[in-house]
Amino acid sequence: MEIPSLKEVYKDYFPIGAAVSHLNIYTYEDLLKKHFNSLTPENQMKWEVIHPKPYVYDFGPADEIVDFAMKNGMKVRGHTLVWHNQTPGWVYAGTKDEILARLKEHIYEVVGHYKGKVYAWDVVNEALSDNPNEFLRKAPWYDICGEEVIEKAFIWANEADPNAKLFYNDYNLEDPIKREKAYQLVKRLKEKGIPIHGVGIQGHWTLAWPTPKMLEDSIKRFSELGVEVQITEFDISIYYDRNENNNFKVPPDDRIEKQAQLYKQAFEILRKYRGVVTGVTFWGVADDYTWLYFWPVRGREDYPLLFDKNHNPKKAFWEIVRF
Ligand code: 9MR
Repeated sequence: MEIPSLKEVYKDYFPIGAAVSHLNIYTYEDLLKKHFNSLTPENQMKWEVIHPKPYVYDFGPADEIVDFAMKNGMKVRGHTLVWHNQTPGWVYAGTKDEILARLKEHIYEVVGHYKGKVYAWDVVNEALSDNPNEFLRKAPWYDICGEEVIEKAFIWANEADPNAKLFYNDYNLEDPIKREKAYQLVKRLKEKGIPIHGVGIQGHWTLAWPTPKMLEDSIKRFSELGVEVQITEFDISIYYDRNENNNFKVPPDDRIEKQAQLYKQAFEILRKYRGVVTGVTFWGVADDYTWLYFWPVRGREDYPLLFDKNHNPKKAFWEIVRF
């Protein structure tokens, strides 16, 4: 059977993206060229990689990804400028003003380097707390600088590349409480005239959570703010619980089927909100490599993507290309 190109099937809806490393642009070259028209560096633009020491920038690995994308007519999403993970300790040394000055330099350097090539940035990643009684997460950025660091990051990213689309990105934004927090955060930013253009719903799902209906409710809610929505890190684990005590060496048929149905329902919603939904990126390409091999259970197999370990389309692939 002829395998359709995913990006072609979705060309009137939104770009189809994948998170990649500078190594797997080669191991996945054929799949990427056929099915994807957007790339996100999975780790290569994070602070500890791109700016490991004061005033020392290493653009090498991220440049490889961006060059590959440019050569193949793909978009690039930049990920990410402000995050509590993968940021070296020296970044938080000194006073609030010193920290903010350091962040400004970082944003000008990194966003400036990719000006005109990276079309959208995850400016701030995962700032919201998972604790219902707490707004921003407990982390040095927010403990020291408060919400100001978020405002400034968007302002500086906009100054460094006025044409880039700027996103607030977070996980579990399908959850009603966290959804409302993100809504309030973005609403405040918009009211203050801060340049923010979209909300990134990461989309790390299990078979049990969230429901497609929750995704739809979040897309609707964020669209009330007049911002775009993208799914920035989509994958659906074949476990029902993150800590499920199984390790499937072969994925059970019923789980692959359940996963396919979830992808199908999610994409029905994403197509319905075309125009508001301006991009869908998977957090990987095929099941032979996924961050879920390392988290939360190190060494546990998982099968969260559209292509199997042999790079063949799975049931989920067929469910989202036939509509
Ligand atoms: O997939 C990334 C993995 O390779 C890294 O080890 C990890 C480090 O924290 O980050 C992973 O990507 C995360 C992304 O940057 C932000 N959202 C959650 C992703 C999965 O943890």
